[in-house]
Amino acid sequence: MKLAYVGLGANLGDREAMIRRAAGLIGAIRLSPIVETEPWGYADQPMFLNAVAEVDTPLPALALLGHLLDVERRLGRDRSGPRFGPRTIDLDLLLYGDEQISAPGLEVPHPRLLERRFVLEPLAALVPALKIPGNGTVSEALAGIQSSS
Ligand code: PH2
Ligand code: MG
Ligand code: MG
Repeated sequence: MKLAYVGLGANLGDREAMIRRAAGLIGAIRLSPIVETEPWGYADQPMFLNAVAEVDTPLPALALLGHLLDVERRLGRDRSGPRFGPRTIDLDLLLYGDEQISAPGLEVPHPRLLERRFVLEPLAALVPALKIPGNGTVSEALAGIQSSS
């Protein structure tokens, strides 16, 4: 079994219901507080709700990613919009145990993890002292962006 951390985001429809349903469908054992956040990367869209889920999974990383994409589809995710644009639900694999993975379609730790307060803040609520492979702890990463964004 591996402990993995999944970022959840939603800014269309009933955002909180989507996040809670997704957390259930991915078998989250803990869910961070849900926070409302300014859109990042593509400004002209509604505010997001974001959270991070802890998952204890028997699946290899690529199979877990496949499962996350499947849950997104089951919750009506439409991928035809712009990059970083609005979405009913987004499930991003942030961390998978202490592994560093670079495979087609999957990079772990998530390549934009260190830039995103909307991910680091809820992640820090669950595991502040967790080491990010190749970097410092989650708290240190959050302190690193505290001033810049
Ligand atoms: N997701 C994005 C792009 N921008 N902004 C916020 N606040 N929250 C998100 O989850 C988010 C975003 C692409 O995945
Ligand atoms: Mg995302
Ligand atoms: Mg995504």
